[in-house]
Amino acid sequence: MRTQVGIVGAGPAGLLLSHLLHLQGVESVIVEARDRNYIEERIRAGVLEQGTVDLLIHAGVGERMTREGLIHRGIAIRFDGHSHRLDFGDLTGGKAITVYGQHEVVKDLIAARLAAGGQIVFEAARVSIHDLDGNRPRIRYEDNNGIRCELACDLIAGCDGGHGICRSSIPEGVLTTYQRDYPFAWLGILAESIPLSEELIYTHHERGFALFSMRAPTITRLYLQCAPDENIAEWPDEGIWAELHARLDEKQGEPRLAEGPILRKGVTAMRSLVAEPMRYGRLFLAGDAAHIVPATGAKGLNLAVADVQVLARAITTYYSTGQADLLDRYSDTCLRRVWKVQRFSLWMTSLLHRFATQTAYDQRIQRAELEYLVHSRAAAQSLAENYVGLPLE
Ligand code: RFL
Ligand code: PHB
Repeated sequence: MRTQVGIVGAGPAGLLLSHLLHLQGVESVIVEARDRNYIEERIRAGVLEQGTVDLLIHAGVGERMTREGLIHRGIAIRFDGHSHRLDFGDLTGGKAITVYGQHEVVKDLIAARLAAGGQIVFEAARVSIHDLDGNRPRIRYEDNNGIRCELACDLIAGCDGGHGICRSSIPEGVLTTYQRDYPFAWLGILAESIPLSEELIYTHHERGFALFSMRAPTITRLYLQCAPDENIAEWPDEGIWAELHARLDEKQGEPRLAEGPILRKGVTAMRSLVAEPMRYGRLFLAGDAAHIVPATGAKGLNLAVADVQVLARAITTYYSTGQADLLDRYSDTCLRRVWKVQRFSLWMTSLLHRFATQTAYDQRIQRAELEYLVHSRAAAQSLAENYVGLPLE
């Protein structure tokens, strides 16, 4: 089999790239390790930047998002039991974010790809990539009948996430990897309960960070800072709700977090990582395959979308004009934005979590930073500008 662009991974990056290429007449095949149901039900990100929303609408895959997504014009930062609202409309000149689950974006993109005759190979096993520095790179895999297949491509897009094979297939010595680990993770739940507030609440508490978020008018998404090796089996539902109440530190007379059946539970690692450059020969890395951010800034999905927007433009220009200069600049173009988003995600993480190594001095500084943020328009504006999304370039 052969195709113009071979894409490894049917996450938001791979699917959106395939869709954008199709709109410009470039064909691609996606090779995905999991089955369709698994990737359509995988609960992950929920916050879409304005630029992500605009792109999905422009690309013709925003119809359900426009109907079902929740537009949020602010967030709350909570500490000492008091919430401080940051009004994005006021601070950014009218921008907003949209709360719409990543798995819903994935469903919309899969439906659009299949409706247009796009090819997605689900449940591909033993996926490997070859001849990356030659003219005809290849993707090899076993299909779900165990038959060995080979896909010859002009270019390969490595969109296989933080644990895929594309980044690690690049020969040693080519990439420089910058990374930072955090001494905590997030315990996340999805629950059937009426949201406590119409907007997200990021909470700093001496027991640790907590985040109140949502997916729909009756579905809440909640997170607790926990140990990196936290054993979810040791957390009965009542324990999770009790810890959430404690960290939200609800005052008498204020609305209380409504409890309800817990639909999903999981522990998410927190990590920062950038691999440079985002290219080797005819392999282009995009999304989590190239960089990872801790979830505090709600940026991972949006950063994947931004990469793909740059890559789709570079690939379609290459096919329509024969010019490779945008492809040659792909990594540099993306990395400028990637590092700004790394900075923001690290800053949000450091601002809001408790660190076991924090001295009393560090705690006072963290507290001063929180107060500065909610009392200085300049500081609030800086958070808001990053949260709704920096310009593409
Ligand atoms: P994905 O979504 O991980 O997709 C990669 C795909 O590649 C497949 N794959 C392979 N396929 C073939 N061969 C192999 N060897 C393969 N290995 C893997 C996988 O099955 C998968 O289908 O990467 P992509 O497309 O780059 O998208 C990145 C985002 O998924 C990620 O950054 C976000 O989910 C991060 N994130 C958040 N981002 C936001 O922008 N806003 C948020 O609010 C937000 N919250 C979150 C998050 C991530 C979380 N987790 C679980 C990591 C909350 C959580 C809990
Ligand atoms: C989510 O709703 O899953 C979510 C929201 C904001 C974040 C991270 C995750 O910063």
